[in-house]
Amino acid sequence: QAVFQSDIGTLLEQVGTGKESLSFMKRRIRRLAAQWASAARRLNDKLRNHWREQKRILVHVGFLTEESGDVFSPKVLKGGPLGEMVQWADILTALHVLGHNLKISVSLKELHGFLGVPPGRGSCPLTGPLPFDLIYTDYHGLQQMKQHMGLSLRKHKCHIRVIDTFGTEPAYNHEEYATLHGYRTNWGYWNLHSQQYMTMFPHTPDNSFMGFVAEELNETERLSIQKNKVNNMAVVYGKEASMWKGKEKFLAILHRYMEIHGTVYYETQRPPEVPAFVKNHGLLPQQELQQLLRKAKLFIGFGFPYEGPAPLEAIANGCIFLQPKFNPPHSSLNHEFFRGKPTSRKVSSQHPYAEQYIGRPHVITVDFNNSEEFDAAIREIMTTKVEPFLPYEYTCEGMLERVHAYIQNQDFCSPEAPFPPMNSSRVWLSGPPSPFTLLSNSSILTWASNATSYTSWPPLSALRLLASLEGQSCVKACQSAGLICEPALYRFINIKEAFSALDFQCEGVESEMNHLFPAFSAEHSECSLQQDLLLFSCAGSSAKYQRLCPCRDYRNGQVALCRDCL
Ligand code: U2F
Repeated sequence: QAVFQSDIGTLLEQVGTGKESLSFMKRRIRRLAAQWASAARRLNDKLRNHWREQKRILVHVGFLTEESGDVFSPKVLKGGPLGEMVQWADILTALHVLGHNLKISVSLKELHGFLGVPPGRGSCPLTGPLPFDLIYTDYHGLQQMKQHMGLSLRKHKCHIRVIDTFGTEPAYNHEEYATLHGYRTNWGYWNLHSQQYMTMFPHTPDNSFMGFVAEELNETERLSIQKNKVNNMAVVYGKEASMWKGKEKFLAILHRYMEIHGTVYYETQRPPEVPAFVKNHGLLPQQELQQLLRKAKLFIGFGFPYEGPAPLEAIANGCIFLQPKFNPPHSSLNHEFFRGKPTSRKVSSQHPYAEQYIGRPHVITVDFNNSEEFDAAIREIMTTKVEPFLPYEYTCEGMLERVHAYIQNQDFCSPEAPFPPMNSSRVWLSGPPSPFTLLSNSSILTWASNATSYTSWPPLSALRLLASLEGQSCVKACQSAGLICEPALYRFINIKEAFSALDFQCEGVESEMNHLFPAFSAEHSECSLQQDLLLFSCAGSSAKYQRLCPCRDYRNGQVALCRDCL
């Protein structure tokens, strides 16, 4: 049984030393320890001591290993990306606080030691059973495990979780399909279940949403923020000088109304990209950045970095986040930064989560090239009063709740699991047990009594079947019904009865490998089923198809979990 633990002493020892990235993570773990401890108490009460299995977990942080080049560590104090470190620090803390048996590796040597693979012998299969129930790693780590575990990786693959900042869509993950249909990238094609990829924001429901946390405020801090807010103080998002390049025009408009602060890294002189009227504090430790955000009214992004943690921290400290809308949206098809990433997700602004999940009054997304709109937004911000806000899923309790639910329920290994292994995929093609009925005025599939023996997480009771419009993805179709697409429930709707439940008259039913299936094509009244479980995909659309979508409800502030998922 796993028991919540709030003492972080052993965790800090395990994280090790010798790299700036590890020191950054340890400072963060220490600073947030009290917050995690009180969240653990609250979650424990909420779960009413319900039994939690203690898992043996290996965390192998591939991008921090010397063998992967570790380009991040030397940049920690120089304005380089910190988002990944923030997330790994929080993942480690969550797993530790939940009371699992944790091992941490940031080198190949440690990885070999933990897996029991003899070092230095190239690809050497692991002969015995895997000594872990779960392995959290990243794309670099996955590559390293492939090189050093050889074929045995395939056998143990279902235990792996890949921390993947921007996400991997099923079409890119499926090796054969990606190769045949032009979805091959540097990262994808591991043939995992798409929910084994865990993202930083809930980008696509095809992946699991791992997230991270932001600091929470107590009542005293809230009051003091209210008292000390400076209505004409702005902080610019961007700790690297290059992020300020070409932004003079916006800075000049902003400067008409506000005092501008920056936290741009510099060595000896002010970077030329940062105008003289900006008060540059240099790169600040996280804690001091929080203090600055507590005073500021506006946190403004100029388009890069994409989808980082800082806007959530700013909003949690009572700032309004002003950011540019991207029209057309940025994606791997039209933007260098996303090129080669295994997703075709369209990024509609610098921070789509802030835009879509938080929105006004905390987040204002405008076209920065329209000076009037930009000007008006600044004036609006100066007069709008906002409360500090942090979505529940980004609190420590929210993250613990979600990670707990994943650990106890997600199962990609056993044959009865939500995702049976590849070779049994055909089992479902003949359809699940019938009869299968449609409730009168809603698209809820109900199953005959013999079907209840099929366990599923999220539970089958959460399933709502919908058809998308032509040209619409299941992500959007579920969203427009106030629901979320749930790939784990696809297998239940990949049956011909689902078409009649939605009043589609099938002239023919075929089954094929296509990430848009199951779907209906009006042109020939053709109903198409999915032939390969790994290709069930919420993302993806085509003008030719109305897709069948398994939607579910979600908890307020915790989109990863359905109401009955705990
Ligand atoms: C994102 O990475 P970044 O590191 O660029 O994301 P940010 O949102 O800028 O900040 C990450 C953390 O840096 C901290 C701040 C955030 O928690 O508190 N920080 C700080 O300590 N001192 C400062 O002066 C300023 C910020 C994203 F997370 C990555 O996944 C992407 O790879 C990257 C590129 O899109 O953007």
